[in-house]
Amino acid sequence: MIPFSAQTDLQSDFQGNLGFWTLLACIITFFPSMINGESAMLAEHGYHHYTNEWVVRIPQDSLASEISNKKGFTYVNRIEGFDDMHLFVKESQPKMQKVPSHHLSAHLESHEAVLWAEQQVAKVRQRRGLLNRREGILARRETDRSRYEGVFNDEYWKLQWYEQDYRAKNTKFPTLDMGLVPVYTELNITGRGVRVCVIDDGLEYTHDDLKDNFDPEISYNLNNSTFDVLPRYEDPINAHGTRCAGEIAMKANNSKCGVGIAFNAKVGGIKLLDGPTTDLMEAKAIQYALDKVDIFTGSWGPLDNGLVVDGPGKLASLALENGILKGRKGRGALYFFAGGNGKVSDDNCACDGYASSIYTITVASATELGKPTYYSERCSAVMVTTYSGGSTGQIKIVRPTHLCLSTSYQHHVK
Ligand SMILES: [Ca+2]
Ligand SMILES: [Ca+2]
Ligand SMILES: [Ca+2]
Repeated sequence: MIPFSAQTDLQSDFQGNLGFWTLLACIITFFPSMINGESAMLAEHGYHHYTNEWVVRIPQDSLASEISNKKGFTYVNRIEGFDDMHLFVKESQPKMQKVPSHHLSAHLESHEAVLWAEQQVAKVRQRRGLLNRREGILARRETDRSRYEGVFNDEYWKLQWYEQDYRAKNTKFPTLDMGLVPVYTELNITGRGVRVCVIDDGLEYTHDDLKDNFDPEISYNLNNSTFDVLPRYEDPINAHGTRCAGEIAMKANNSKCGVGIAFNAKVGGIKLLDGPTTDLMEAKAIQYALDKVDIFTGSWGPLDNGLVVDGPGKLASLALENGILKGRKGRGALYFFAGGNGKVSDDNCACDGYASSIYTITVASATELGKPTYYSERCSAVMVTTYSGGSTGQIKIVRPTHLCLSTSYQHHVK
């Protein structure tokens, strides 16, 4: 499904740590995928197209603008967060085209002061949403109760089994919650003072259960270059970022919806996935407001179809390195990435460079029985496992827009 022209580029982008044989196996499985219709469908939406923007690495800052003019490009700016990266535009080229302009990259690289030049390509990034093919249930039994039921008054708190295991009386199930209530009530650790940035498809900051914890200073819309990160619900898939933000920071004790895991944390959103991304956009997301954000989280990555080897490009890889070196006043920002939901397609998170990066904490998922979910991918990069929706007849987890549909979401979806 990756066109030949993009394939070399994506492989050379890939900065993950793969074993040779895994890499070879994944490359081999590339080829059957290219004969299906997915490639054509993605191309139709602008994915895999080449832009007229080049990222150019020039250590001698003062030469950048001059080189750009000399080579027939327009100089845009030095890329924020990097000392030696510059953005050039080739005005005479279409903004999107199907074939790469290798000759222009070579033309730039022929200058002795240029370390490398890379044309930006529109990439496919898939959200790690709950799969619909096996629908879970909301509660085991209405009569099941936990001893922590009265801790919060939120309408769906009593369904949050992964925080307070109300199923314990049902001997079929092990007690498997995250043990968080004593952390809240006895240690008073609730996320207060922590700023979490959700890199996704937007954040519905007007949502009743999120508006008080929304942090505009760590929010930006890279799809439209504005500060408004409201999701575009004309496409309902764009509820994903809000769901992720809700799991983290739904407000507690407001009688509404559920309770976030870190319900006093502040949460911001980087809108990145409402369309194709580029390496430059991903790099901007990964180190946005790096002096303010403690934790970045990304529940997305390359397609989970078991046919793709892909990961952060040159600039995004450097951004991750910047983040872990410079974030949190030198202690390093924390990056969490989902391990991926492609187990049903024999996908492996070793082929996902965001998950397999040494700079990210990679998360897999387990069912209410403490077993791996049928979709959660396995690889040596997985460092953490937490609960998620399981299979048919197993319990889901609580998120806004799942149970707590906002008016704006309903307006578009119903
Ligand atoms: Ca609430
Ligand atoms: Ca995957
Ligand atoms: Ca990792």
